[in-house]
Amino acid sequence: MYGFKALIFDVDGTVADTERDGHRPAFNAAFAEVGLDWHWDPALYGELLAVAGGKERIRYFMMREGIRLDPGADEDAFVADLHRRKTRHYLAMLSQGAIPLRPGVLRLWREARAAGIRLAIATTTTPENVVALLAHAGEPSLADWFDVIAAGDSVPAKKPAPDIYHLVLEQLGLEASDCIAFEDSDNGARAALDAGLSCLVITTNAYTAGQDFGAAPLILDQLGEPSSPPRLAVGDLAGRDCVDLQALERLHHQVTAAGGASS
Ligand code: XBP
Ligand code: MG
Repeated sequence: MYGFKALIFDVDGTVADTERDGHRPAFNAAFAEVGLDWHWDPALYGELLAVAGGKERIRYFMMREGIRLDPGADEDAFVADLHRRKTRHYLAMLSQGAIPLRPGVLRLWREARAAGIRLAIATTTTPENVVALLAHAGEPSLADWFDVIAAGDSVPAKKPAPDIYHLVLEQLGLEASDCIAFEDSDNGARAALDAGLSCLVITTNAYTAGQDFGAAPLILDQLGEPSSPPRLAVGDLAGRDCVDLQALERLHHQVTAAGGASS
């Protein structure tokens, strides 16, 4: 029996390393498709990741570069069309199995499922991207393992706003204190913490290592496997060699005892 009832996962950068080699080339393919000479190299994309949401990121880039459409042009339609094309390219990459899950993710999901711990997703990316990523992860009907998949435009404000986590908690019918959240970025950490999810695990990646994750009690470079333990930046694994349910039980107990987990 565990003190927590559900695990809530961010997707991009947490469940899979999708940004540099997934979303970014998909954006560039969309730009080329419509004859734009825009190109987002890995370094520039790292800067643009300060803004969550693909459509929002395109607007942010246009603002930064002082790019204006012809007077009378419908910018919403322009951005929406570019983003639809980008999503199509991204889905094509996923269907070729181009983006595997990060180490330890599927193991932890299997452990949770076997223990009756509920699973949920809180992501900024487009819903069909989540379903496609799970569909090509090598585990049949993986998307059915999740009680809630909340994504994209299903909330008015994107991370770092806490809206997507509030929506997940509401749909799970649980308190924040019953849950553990998993994120990779400063925007995501703020969204989870501002939703009261103090029991927060950060798995950093090349784009987010060194960001400010606030009061997140456990920060590592991956969830790890018994054969390849994670590198810890903050917190400990209670003697476990990877992030498993026992390590999470200890973490949740510590956070609850410290009065961190709030309803
Ligand atoms: C990260 C995001 C997403 C992706 C791109 O999402 O900010 O916008 O970068 O996906 P997460 P879309 O919350 O999972 O870390 O183009 O579909 O928005
Ligand atoms: Mg993320």
